[in-house]
Amino acid sequence: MGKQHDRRSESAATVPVVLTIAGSDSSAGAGVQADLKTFSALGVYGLTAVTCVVAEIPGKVSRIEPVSTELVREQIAVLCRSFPIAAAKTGLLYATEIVETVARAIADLFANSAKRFPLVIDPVITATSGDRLLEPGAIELYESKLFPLATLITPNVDEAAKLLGQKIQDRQSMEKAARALASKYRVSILLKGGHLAGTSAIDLLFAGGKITEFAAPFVRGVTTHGTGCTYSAAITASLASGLSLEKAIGRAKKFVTASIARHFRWTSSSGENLDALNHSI
Ligand code: PXL
Repeated sequence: MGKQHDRRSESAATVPVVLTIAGSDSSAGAGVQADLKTFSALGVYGLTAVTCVVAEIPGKVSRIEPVSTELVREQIAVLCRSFPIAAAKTGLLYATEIVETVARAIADLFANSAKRFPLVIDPVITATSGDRLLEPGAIELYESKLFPLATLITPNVDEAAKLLGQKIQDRQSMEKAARALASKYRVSILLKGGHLAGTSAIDLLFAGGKITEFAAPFVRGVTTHGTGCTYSAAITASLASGLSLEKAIGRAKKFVTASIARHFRWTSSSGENLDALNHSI
């Protein structure tokens, strides 16, 4: 009995705790649902602060409503007051006031250096389906308030193109863009090239003046709704487990690629494919 008790308290003390501040996806392929499945698969304990609720199925966003800024702030405050958070990520923040609220909550926390943790920011602007998810004016607040708090920012090429106001069409312009973003925001950048759709999905990390490439075979014919959420959640989990940035990204890239390759597929009532990433390992 005594032994069992010891073992239980040891695992509670050593499992890393991570926080996702993101939206709820009713179809559970993206958002906090994808994040929690990823956290469980990678052996960390996930907490959530929900920023908005999205009614959607893969490929079609139907309606989004924000959670009040007071409730967003309170979720973050109660969690950060009590739990030993080892790393956090932000996903869909949806509204300008929510970006501001989240940035202020984290900045207040980080003012106490003992409370700092790695922060991964996935600057979600549009869904894979092309539906806009972030209010247009919110991007400036990301740049002025949230990016300065980040350990890593993980834009895809479309988001990077919006942030830089320039097109990114190939590997060479990706490299230029990753450098430009890192020098603009003075933070490490993981630029995800999956949407460029060659034979491999190439991502570039620009950190500490050095470019590192992460490549995996491009999986065709799957609706990859939620890959960005899953990828940044897997990086966050891995940083919480003590991996370096490069190792964390390498592990996360493998996890996302595998979750696409072994996706689930159903047929919707209108006869279309309904695909979902498979986060179970
Ligand atoms: O994949 C982007 C994304 C992020 N967060 C939420 C979403 C989506 C896409 O649909 O619903 C909550």
